[in-house]
Amino acid sequence: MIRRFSSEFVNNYYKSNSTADITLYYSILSPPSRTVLLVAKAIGIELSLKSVDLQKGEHLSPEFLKINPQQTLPFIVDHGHHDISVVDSHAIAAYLCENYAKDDQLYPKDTVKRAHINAGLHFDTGYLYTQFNNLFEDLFVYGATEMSPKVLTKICKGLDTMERFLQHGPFLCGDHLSIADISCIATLSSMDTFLPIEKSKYPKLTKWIHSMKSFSFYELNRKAAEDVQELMRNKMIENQMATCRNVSK
Ligand SMILES: N[C@@H](CCC(=O)N[C@@H](CS)C(=O)NCC(=O)O)C(=O)O
Repeated sequence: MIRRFSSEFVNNYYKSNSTADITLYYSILSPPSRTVLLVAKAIGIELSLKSVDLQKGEHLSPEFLKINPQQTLPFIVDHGHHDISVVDSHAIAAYLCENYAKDDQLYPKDTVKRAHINAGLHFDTGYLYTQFNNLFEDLFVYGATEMSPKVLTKICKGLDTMERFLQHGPFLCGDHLSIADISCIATLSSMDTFLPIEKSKYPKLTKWIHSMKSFSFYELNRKAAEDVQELMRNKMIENQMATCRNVSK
C-alpha cells in the first residue's frame, strides 16, 4: 500500500515521459534509486520509469541479469546511446551529468572539485548507505526490536563526518550543490527521524538538511523517504510484539 502510493506520486510527476531515451529501473523505497530521480529532475531530463519489486525478487530475473550483473537497483538503459546500461546510483548520477546536463554545476569538470565530490559519493556508498542498509537488514532479516548500539554509533560517526565536511561551505563539497549532496540526502532522509540530529551538536548539518529539503527536486523524495521510515518503524513494532509473544508462551 505504502509502496503503491509513493510510486504513483513519482509516476504522476513524470507523466509525459514514457518515451524518454533513458529507462530507469528503480524501486521508490530504495534511497539510491531516488538519488537518480532527484539528479534527473535537478538537471531537467526526462526518464522512462520501470518500477521493480525487490520483495518479489524481480531484480534477480534472468532478463535483468543480462544487463545488470550487480543485480541491484537502480540501473539505467540509455537507448539514445547504443542501449548501454549503467549500474549504481553514483555512477548513474555522474553519467547523467556528464552526458545530459546543460552545464557542469552538479559535477564540475575541474579535477580538484570533482575529486572532492567523488569523495562525497564514496562516503555515501561506503559509509552512510551501508549504515542505512545495516539498519534495514537488522529489522527485516534479523528481527531487531531497536536500533543496535553498533549501528547507531556508526551513524553518529557519519553525522560527525558530515558536520566536518560542512565546515568548508553550505554544501558537502563547498559552496555549490553537487551530486554528492543529492546522494547523501536521499540516504539520510530515509532514516533521519530515527536519529538524534540535535541542532546544538550538528548546527551545519541541521541547516544543510533543511536547505536540501527546500529544493524543488526534493519533492520527489519527500513522500517515499517518509514511507520507508514508516515501514521500518512498523517493522520494529512488529518485531517487538513477536518477541513479547514468544516470552509469554
Ligand atoms: N551502491 C549501490 C547500492 C544499490 C543497492 O544496494 N540497492 C538495493 C536497494 S536500496 C538493492 O538493489 N538490493 C537488492 C539486493 O541486494 O538483492 C547504488 O548506489 O546503486
